[in-house]
Amino acid sequence: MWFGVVTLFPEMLAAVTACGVTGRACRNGLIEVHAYNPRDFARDKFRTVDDKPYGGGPGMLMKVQPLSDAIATARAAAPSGTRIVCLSPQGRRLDHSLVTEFHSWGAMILVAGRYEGIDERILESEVDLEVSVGDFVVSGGELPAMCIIDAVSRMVPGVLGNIENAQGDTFAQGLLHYPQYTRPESIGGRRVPEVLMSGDHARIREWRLMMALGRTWERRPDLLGGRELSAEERDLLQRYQAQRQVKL
Ligand code: 9D3
Repeated sequence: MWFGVVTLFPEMLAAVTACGVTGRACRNGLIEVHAYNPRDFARDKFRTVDDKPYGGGPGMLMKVQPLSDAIATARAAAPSGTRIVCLSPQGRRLDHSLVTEFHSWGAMILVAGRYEGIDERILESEVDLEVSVGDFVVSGGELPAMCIIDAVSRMVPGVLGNIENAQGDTFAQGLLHYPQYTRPESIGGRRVPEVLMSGDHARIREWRLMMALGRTWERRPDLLGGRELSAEERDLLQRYQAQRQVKL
């Protein structure tokens, strides 16, 4: 998977290129992350990368010429036909299905804005899709771009080990995770649920599925809305709900 990132802060990309699962994927050549910095394309002696908005108002926009030269350079380095995604609070909300689509592209250019944003004509002529990571404000598009790189990279065969397989991931299955416990057996008198100490793998599997269904029902009922439940799952969720009523 090939990623080009247009950013004024290429150093931020070290968080994905040097660390953890994505760092290993870079070193193994399973993913490539290339930065294109508009500042490298600025032509004045101050290397200006911001400009004033027509119509006035507070804040600055990305200066057009350095930005479009950086995008053109990324496009020239990318496989032909590579799509361009701009990170923006005005964009389509990122979810697992969009991550799957980006993975199917094989290559993408991510444009991370700073300041108050980007000239609308650049978005119209250069950008295929605007994407947001949620209804909260961050200081620029880099962290959202890195979320996409991380999430898409996890779908690339060989990036994950056997243990943390992409298919086993919560949102791939459409349920929240069951509660997890490690040593010690007791923390301040609160013990690990008995079933997990029993060694009965059928009961453990059932308990975990029940807890995953129950938590999803309590915390993210929207996720159950778009999901068919099997007879076993309906039964387990009803048991969870019945137990819950006893406790409340
Ligand atoms: C005057 C209002 N501006 C500042 C509060 C609007 C604004 C401009 C630029 C708000 C955020 C940003 C920078 N954010 C992004 O580039 C961004 C983002 C985000 O802030 N939240 C969620 N997803 C994304 S994707 C890119």
